[in-house]
Amino acid sequence: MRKYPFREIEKKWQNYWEENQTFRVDEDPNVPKNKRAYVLDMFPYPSAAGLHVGHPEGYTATDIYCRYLRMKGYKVLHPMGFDSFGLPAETYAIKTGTHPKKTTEENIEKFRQQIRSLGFSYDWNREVCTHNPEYYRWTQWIFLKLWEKGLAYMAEIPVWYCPALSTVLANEEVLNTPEGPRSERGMHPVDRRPLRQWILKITAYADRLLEDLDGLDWPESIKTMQRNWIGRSEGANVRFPLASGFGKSGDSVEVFTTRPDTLFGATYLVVAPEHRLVASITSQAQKASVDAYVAKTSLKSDLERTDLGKEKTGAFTGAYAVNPLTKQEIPIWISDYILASYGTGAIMAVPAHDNRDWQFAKTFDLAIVEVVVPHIATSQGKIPNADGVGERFVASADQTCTMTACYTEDGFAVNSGDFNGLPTADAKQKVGEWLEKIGIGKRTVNYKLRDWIFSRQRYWGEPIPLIHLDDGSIVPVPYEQLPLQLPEVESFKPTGSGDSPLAKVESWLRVTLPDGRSGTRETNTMPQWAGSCWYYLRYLDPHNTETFADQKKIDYWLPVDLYVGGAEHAVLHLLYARFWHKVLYDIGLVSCKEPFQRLVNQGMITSFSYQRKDGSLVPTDEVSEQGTEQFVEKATGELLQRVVAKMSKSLKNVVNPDEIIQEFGADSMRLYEMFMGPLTMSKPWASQGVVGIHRFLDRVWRLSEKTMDRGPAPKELMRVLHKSIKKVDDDSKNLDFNTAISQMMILVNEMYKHDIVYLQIMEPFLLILAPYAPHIAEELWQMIGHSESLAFAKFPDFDQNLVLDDELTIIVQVNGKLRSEFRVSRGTSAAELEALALKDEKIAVHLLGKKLLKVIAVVDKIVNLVVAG
Ligand code: ANZ
Repeated sequence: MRKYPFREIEKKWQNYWEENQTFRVDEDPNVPKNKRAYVLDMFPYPSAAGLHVGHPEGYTATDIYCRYLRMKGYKVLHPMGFDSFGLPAETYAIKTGTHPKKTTEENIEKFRQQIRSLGFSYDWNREVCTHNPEYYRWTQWIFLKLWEKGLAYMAEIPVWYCPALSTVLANEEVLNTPEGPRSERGMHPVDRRPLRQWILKITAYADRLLEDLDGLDWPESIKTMQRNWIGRSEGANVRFPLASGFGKSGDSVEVFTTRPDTLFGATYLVVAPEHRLVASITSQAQKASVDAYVAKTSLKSDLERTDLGKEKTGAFTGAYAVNPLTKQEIPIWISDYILASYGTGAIMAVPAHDNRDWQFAKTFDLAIVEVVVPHIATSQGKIPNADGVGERFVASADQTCTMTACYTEDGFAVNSGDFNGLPTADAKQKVGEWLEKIGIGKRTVNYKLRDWIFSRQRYWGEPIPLIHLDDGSIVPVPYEQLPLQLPEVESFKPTGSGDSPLAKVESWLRVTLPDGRSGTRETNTMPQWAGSCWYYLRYLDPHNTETFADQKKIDYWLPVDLYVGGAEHAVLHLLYARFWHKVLYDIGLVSCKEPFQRLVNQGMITSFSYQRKDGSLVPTDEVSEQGTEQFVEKATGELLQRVVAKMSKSLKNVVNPDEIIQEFGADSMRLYEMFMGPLTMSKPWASQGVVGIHRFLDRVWRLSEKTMDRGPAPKELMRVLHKSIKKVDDDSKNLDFNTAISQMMILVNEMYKHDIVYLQIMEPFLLILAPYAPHIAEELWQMIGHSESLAFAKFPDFDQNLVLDDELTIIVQVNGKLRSEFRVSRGTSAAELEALALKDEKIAVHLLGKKLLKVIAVVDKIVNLVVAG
């Protein structure tokens, strides 16, 4: 008996598909729109480490789906490429002098080989690499379109700068340490300093990015994350005049609030440390502490500043403003929990009803006035009763606050003069109207979404194709001169002044236009996100030299029918790509509003790790298994608990896909990753599981050694087959791959109950197995006499009669209550069901001494008895 020769057959079929260009796809006009599918994977960044087990998870899922769709008669576009500009290659270049292009292309080749070795059915003719000049020519082209539309502008923006390394750092290169922010490389102190940046006006699309989410078939969690990221808030801007004697006369502090209804409870103002008024209103006595506070906050990121759990800090400016409703003078503070870049950079603090303000007021002993209550008075008449329900609750007349916790929910206004008793929504509306009427406020909408900082002071990215003329104006590099190629440089280190290494390439830098004007090229490059904003469009027409993609091809395929990738791209990539797509839509270059109609996030593949009693984790190679599920630390003998943890190098629990493929084969790897659990769930890798799957495929292989019979298969086996066809069909369509695999295991077990293999079973079985384990399926398909690949064979139909069970359960109800049930053959007549029900002993009890009024029997379902008395 020959062992399952997976290495041989996998190589053979991979070569076959490649040589025959089996998965090359074109735009056949005869295929109707509803029979075309564009299935997209998030393309990988080709890191030096190669594929990790998370990549094949999503890629296997889409591959099964594509292979299934082809067998269901669809024309399927399934491309792959590489997101190949990026920081690691550049960091490596700075360290070793190796050109990032060289490293990147070596890594890409490694990735390609690894991906091929999994037998994925990509159309490799469509591969794109974002660092390829023929690709980034069009990234630059789209940038110029954005620039022409006024959606790209320059501004000074604070960025992380490391004096010791003389370079600007990306956010991910900065670590938060107890000593303050440090460079990841070398742990040097870093500071924030303003540098000239290119910025894309994504905020101009905020409303559309929000609205169009509704029509997308995406996980609700991702839509919510995008909504929160865009963060649309309706509220009002309100001006608080400075109290007399502070600042210039007539000056005021403008705040943004989503709760104008709480204005009576605003007991102090807080402005961001960077607020323009801070310098002019701070009193002499407070100056030293305010200056020190401002200096300290400049080092913090917005995320740290707004961390809810963080202790509140701040400083009093010494100045006061007037609450326009209560007319009371209230103090003005500065604090880092107010962000300069949101709203107006200043707030009215309502400690009774905002958690952050509550914490702040408690820390600095500031007044708290309750202006919203959950229920309203019914008896004493002081506060009108809005809804007629609720218990007595009135804030004390002298406004001494008795609250023990902040109340942030909606309710009814109290201590709010004319607005008393109004439910929150009405109070918001009325106070808003009143503010507008007397001219001290205006209803406004704010967004959390910020414009997108779109430049990096780096080498390994797309050069921004603009020229700064000596007269101060900016002109684009003419379209016909694109791509503006990255020049060769001697060193990849950024310049000491924070400019990109391109600033040192004199010959490239200076340009003279045909009309004699001269200038300097923009030296910033685009961020890594740029290339991935539109790669799904280039796949449609990757070799086009006239345009980024032919309109007809765009119309043929778009939108993407299924996009699969990790949830870590919930906001940035998916929002940026949607933004670019909408801009292209506005220019008339794409005809659908959204690029990715359906999105699925694969769950994370985790691993097991081993935990000591104190909670610390022990690297896997320092653990031995004694007996089943008993784990001890080798060095100490301590009994350890097995826990699920992220894969990490230090825990030595990283699974290498190459090793798995080498030992068990690509089909085993594919099947195992899908069998681990539902696609969207996070699940731990268990090497035992791969062994089990491999054994299953070995059993499939050995079916070929049995005698083949061309005669009719026994009915029971046919039943299992047809049930399996139906289940695998449904499950493949719904991406429920794990349960499809279970069903195929059941079928194989049934097949083993017979000494011979029936071709009538084997053929359709191989077809339903093919999307999952394509190599073994192709090989066996050939062995049973087919000369063509099964990649486009028709997915088998199931026979409805064979899918249904012969026997089923009939339930019996008496006056609507379930009282009994019994098994009958399918199709038993209503009269027979009625007779059976009446004979049933459990039912007889309920009929005793009663009058039977009516019997309703429904074939294959139920008998209903209605009795009286
Ligand atoms: C008074 C108030 C009373 C507020 C209350 C809330 C509850 P979202 O929903 O996130 O837009 N705020 C305004 N500008 C801010 C800034 N630059 N930095 C930090 N906080 C700021 O939140 C808007 C609310 O956050 C605003 O409404 C303001 O506090 C605060 F019972 O004003 B509110």
